[in-house]
Amino acid sequence: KLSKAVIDSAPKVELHMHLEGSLEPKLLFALAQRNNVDCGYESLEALQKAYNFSNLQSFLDVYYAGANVLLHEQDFYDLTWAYVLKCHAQNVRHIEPFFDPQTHLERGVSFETIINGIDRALIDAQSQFGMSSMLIMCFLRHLDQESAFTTLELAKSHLSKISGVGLDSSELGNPPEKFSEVFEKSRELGLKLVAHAGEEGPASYIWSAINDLQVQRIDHGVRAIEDEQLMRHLAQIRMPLTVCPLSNTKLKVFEHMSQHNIFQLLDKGLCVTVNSDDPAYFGGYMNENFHALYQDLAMSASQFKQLLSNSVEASFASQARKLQLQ
Ligand code: ES4
Ligand code: ZN
Repeated sequence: KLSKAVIDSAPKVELHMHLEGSLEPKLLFALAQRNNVDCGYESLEALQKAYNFSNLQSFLDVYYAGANVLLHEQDFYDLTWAYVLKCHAQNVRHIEPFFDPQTHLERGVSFETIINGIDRALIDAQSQFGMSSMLIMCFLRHLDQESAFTTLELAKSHLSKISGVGLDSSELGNPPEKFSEVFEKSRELGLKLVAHAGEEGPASYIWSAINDLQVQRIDHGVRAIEDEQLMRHLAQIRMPLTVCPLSNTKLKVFEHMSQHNIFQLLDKGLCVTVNSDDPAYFGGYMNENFHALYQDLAMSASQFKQLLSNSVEASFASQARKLQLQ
């Protein structure tokens, strides 16, 4: 029988988490002080009061402001290491975190500074905890494809540290097809492909991510529910959806957790997974997301087991590693 204790102790995999979104207020303030950057907030309380979002854009404004305190390699290490410690405490054994290089390049931070800090923390995670990882570099979709190409060019000398590329930021008005060429180039470089689609955007954006970008996973994808044919297709090809329950309620994709459609999607045979998205901003990490499903949607033991096994199936880990994770 399922309980919070069973949820907490189960081995887990996380496939949709933005490192910049794991910046906890306490570390944000410490880095602001260390780097002499004005973080724009008087106190921890003032900061947390700003975490009152009405949609994706109102969140992104706060999220990009918070990232301003990240300047040096050690900052990116500390950010990533804090997330690794959380994962270790919650028995998360394999992670595929996102980072947004353009957010930092714009402020004069070099690609090397960003990637070396993150990579060193992921290496330490492997050696200290046996935690495996695959790092995913996201392109910001509110910027143009030219900027994405420049970013990909910078990444070329670090491909041993990067497993894949993704697409995030403001979805509405920035459909996947805007990035067809840079995804094609990424695929030629041997990178895995994922994209946010169907979070705030319509089901047609999910079709576009599949057909125009040839992604191997859809991030969010909850609006697939509006297109029966799409749902049948996603189920048939076992296209994974990396669903983020607490994110979706914080950003008002669903008014309340009791209205979330995750188990409808699972019942339709889709490869649905559970993830935290931006855990410092949305009220929790992996365990808290599962707790919410247990409390508000009466998640059963068999549903929980299916969600965990879907995450292993959907991961980019090697076949040998997947066997260890199952
Ligand atoms: C994001 Cl929830 C979400 N959606 C799109 N882009 C993002 N970047 C960070 N969190
Ligand atoms: Zn996301």
